[in-house]
Amino acid sequence: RVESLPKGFVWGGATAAYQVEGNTKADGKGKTMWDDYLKEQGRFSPDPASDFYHRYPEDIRLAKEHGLNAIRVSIAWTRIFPDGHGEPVQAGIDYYHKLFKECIDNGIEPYVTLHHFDSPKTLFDEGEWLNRQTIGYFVDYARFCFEEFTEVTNWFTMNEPVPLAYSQFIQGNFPPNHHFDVSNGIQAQHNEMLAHAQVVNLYKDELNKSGHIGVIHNLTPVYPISDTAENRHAAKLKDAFMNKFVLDAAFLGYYSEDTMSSINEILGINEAELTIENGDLDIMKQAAAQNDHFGINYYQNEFIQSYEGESTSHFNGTGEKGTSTFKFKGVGESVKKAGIPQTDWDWNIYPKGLYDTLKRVSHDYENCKTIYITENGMGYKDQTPTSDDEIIDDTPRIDYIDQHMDAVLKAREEGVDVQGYFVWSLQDQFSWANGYNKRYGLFYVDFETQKRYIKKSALWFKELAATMINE
Ligand code: BGP
Repeated sequence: RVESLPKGFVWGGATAAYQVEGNTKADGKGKTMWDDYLKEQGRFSPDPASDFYHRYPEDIRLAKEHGLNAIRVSIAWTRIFPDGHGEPVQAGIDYYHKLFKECIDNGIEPYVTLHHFDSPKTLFDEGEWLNRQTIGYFVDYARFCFEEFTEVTNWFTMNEPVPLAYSQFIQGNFPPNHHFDVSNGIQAQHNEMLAHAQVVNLYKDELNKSGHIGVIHNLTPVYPISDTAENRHAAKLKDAFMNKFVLDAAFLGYYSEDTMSSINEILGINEAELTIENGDLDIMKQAAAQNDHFGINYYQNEFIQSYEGESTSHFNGTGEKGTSTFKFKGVGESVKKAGIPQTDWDWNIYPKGLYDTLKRVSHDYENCKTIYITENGMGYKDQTPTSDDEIIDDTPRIDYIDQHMDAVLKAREEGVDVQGYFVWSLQDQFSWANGYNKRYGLFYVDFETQKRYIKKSALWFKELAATMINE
């Protein structure tokens, strides 16, 4: 059990613009790839979300009062450039200056992501990351942000290239909802990593900035369900697709032979293709040694067994436990392991996976330096408060965070340079493919009234924060 925090530890809560801000039509904001899609789907609306656009002072105050010293936020590209490029919108610029000032004035360090799943609709319609023009526009947007928001010194380029591409093109639960479109699923990963590399090179070499920059990967360690040659091979293939491809891209600047042999095997079986253009790897190599920090989002591991049939899947986006299936042709089938608990959304609770991941990246990638856990947390159906000052009892979430923090601190003691932990999420927010019943926050949000309630996990957070200050 975690008893104290290391001195100077970054202890924060995470958010993403589209999941908290609401006000998606305010002040000249452009549409993202989600607006029309969610409307057509009719399941849930991104407005008002947690109304962070107006209520950020309250959320920052709560963060401060509960011992946090950092926050992860993202800039909505479409608040600055409604179409992804062109003339910047002053209201959007002003909003982020005010937000960053409020953070800094309250001793809450902002860690800012440039792209968190919210591509402009105009660029989405033209192919988004599959269209290389998007990369150019993204670099221009990044340049604008670096030059404008000089109060920010900790940057992340992209949030989770793999889950984005995977949800869009493999699992089919993000727009444009393709299922097992393996060519686009892998091509989008490469193009996003190329975009990341260009932005790192811009920040370090061209603008000579002294702040810190890096990428955020969601890492999902894959274990064979039992120790047979077939299952081990399935795990190796899935690991290449989920982790190794983008880790190589970020920290080697090329794809190792071992990685490519797995990727090519998956492409071959699925009659898919990946195009790496001349010059891509030069850009990526230049960036690989220049990442100042690395953000790891960790939620769960995967157990896999070999599978020879056609691809099929069911995504559990409702919290109906036990409904998800995932079978990937020529790669493997995701299976559950007896004795490993799961959330209502069928996500394994497996803290050892985080420990293994930390040891692995720091061992395998020399260029992977300072690490932050940029997301970790538990989706849970929190009880609805019945009185105004009720403290919401989210003990299972505390257990989850405690066990994962324990894994983080163990890896740290063994020499892995983890400098901080951001819980997903600061307050309850909108979940892309699950809506509003999958809550993660330290603070409960009544989405009707926007009233905030304290959860027990926030008090637990505060208690640990105090151990660091008194050390
Ligand atoms: C990560 C994303 C977040 C967040 C989180 C929880 O992949 O970076 O934006 O949503 O996962 O996922 P979900 O909301 O699907 O439960």
